[in-house]
Amino acid sequence: MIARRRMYDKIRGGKTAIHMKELFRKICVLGDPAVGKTSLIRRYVIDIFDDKYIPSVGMKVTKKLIYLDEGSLALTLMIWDILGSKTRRFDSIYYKGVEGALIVCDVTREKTVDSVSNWITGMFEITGEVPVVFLANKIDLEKASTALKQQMSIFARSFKTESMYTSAKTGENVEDAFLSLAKKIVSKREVVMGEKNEEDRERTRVSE
Ligand code: G3D
Ligand code: MG
Repeated sequence: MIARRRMYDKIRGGKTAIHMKELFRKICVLGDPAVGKTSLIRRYVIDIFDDKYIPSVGMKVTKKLIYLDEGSLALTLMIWDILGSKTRRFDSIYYKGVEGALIVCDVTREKTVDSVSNWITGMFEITGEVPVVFLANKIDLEKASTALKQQMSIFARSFKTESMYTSAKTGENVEDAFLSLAKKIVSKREVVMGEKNEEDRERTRVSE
């Protein structure tokens, strides 16, 4: 299975066939209002080729295509953002099908760090345990305090993941944060081999 996902060349009649796996994954960005969720997404998604506003529930979905496994895996991240304040009523719509999340707090506002566990608990109730990465955003404004650093490493240890310090303003660590989450989602999928997602497709490109 893993080998099948790797890029390989077949020499057949002078043509090279490259098998490329395509995956689509829904992720979300969580955190208190004004921590920088929308700004992080905007910073990351340079090429917005499709974005869709769902006015009735105040959500925006943005796509980002990335290549992993030395180019053999084309992963489209469907990044869900909540516009305005989230209410519990939207939880099931928003979280349904989510396979990973960035959990964001703001280095300048301690209160936003305290809410991190609530965001995770609320999401896991619907999604089950999915990969997460913790972000302390707005690092351009203020150095992370020792207390914040300790808290971030506790989060990371508890969920066997990473915590990162980002700035949507300067772009610091933004790409790495999304990439790190993407890799965790993909490697989790390899662990549960045999579980076939309907949206997964395999395509063959043939080049001379
Ligand atoms: P949200 O989507 O989590 O609610 P937004 O947050 O992305 O709307 O950002 C809230 C405010 O924080 C915005 O300022 C935005 O410009 C600012 N912001 C977001 N990320 C950063 C960052 O990394 N550094 C700095 N300095 N500011 C950031 P306004 O003034 O528009 O409300
Ligand atoms: Mg927002």
